[in-house]
Amino acid sequence: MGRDAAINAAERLHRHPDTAVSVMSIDNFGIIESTLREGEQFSNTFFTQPQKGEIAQLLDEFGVEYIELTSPAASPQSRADIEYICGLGLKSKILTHTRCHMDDARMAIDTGVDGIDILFGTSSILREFSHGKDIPYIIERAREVIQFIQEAGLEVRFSSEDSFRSDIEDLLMVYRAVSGMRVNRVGIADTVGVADPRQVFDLVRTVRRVVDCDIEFHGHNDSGCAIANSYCALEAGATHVDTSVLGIGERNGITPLGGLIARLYTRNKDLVRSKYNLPLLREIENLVADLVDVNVPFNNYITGYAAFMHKAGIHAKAMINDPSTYEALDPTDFGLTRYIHVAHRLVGWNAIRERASQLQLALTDEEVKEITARVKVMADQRRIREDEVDALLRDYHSNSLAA
Ligand code: HCA
Ligand code: CU
Repeated sequence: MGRDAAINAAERLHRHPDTAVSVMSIDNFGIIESTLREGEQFSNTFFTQPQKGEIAQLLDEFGVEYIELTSPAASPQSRADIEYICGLGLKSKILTHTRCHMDDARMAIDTGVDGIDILFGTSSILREFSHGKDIPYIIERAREVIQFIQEAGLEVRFSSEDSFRSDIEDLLMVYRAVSGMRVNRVGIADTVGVADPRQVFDLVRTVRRVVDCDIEFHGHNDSGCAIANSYCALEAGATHVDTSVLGIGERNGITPLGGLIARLYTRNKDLVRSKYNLPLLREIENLVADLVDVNVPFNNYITGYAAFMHKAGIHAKAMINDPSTYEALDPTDFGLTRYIHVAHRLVGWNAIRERASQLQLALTDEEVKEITARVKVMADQRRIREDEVDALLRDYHSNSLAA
């Protein structure tokens, strides 16, 4: 039985909302990677065609299920870039993102994409027409475009912009109608980043009950909830999440690919390891950071400079005995290494002893404790460097040999 069929069966059996939700598994998710669409809306972004190709190729190797590209209606170059990326023969399915408009759909079909993500600005239209008076108009326009895309044999997704500030009854009416037209997915978008995880959970769960198709969530990060919201969307029955590398997008962006991966890994690491080529994450982020002229933040999920850096003496001691004590993620799964920071006043002698053994310097525990005390004296005066601690260890070692 397919996932949707299972959900429907469960709903029929139980009818109780929470029972139906509890039978869902969030492990059946896919990533719709939108660095080459939403990411183009980031202030610094200008990708050339070869650069887009390089990003798409890495994302494909990483294993994202879909790559979403800017609309061909945006500019002639955007259109040429879609054709180019479609010609690369990637495993990821290629989507383009357009308005719910026949002209755009016609142009998109000719580019060679696997599917089209169409977007309708439901909230503004509904407000303008007030209380769903023109819902039939929206539905009819959607029907024309959806049928046209389906006749061309492509996947189609219908999304409503600013879903969380749309009237819920109107929204459900539109989703129910397009689900009846057998779209592949409906999209729920937190366009301005106002939603919180509980609101996302509730809306997705409500939509889950009225549609038979997949559900995609697109979350902006204006109030810092993009990853949590995406995760809650999956918990509530969404099947796809939109991401971009480092979260780049309009304003401060959307759910970052690495952050979503970190969240999903902590839930089911075997699944995440089997689905994605995790050691590629750092390369993808470095490439995009470089192209859009930003640094990878020091506190970035997984790849940030400090992500696997352990400092306080108690942490360091535990880490040396068993890294899982203070690590939710295993850096080696991402091709990264953990690091025990020893050049500071919080250091403990276990960490210094570990450093000595990495340097292959045989020192007694008494000597290590003396060195630790000296490090603390130095580090109380000023910020010291790791190589100063190494020098101290080496000095002690050669003096003790000489003695
Ligand atoms: C935008 C559009 C969009 C579309 C999301 C979607 C949004 O405002 O630029 O297609 O689901 O955030 O609403 O990115
Ligand atoms: Cu967006």
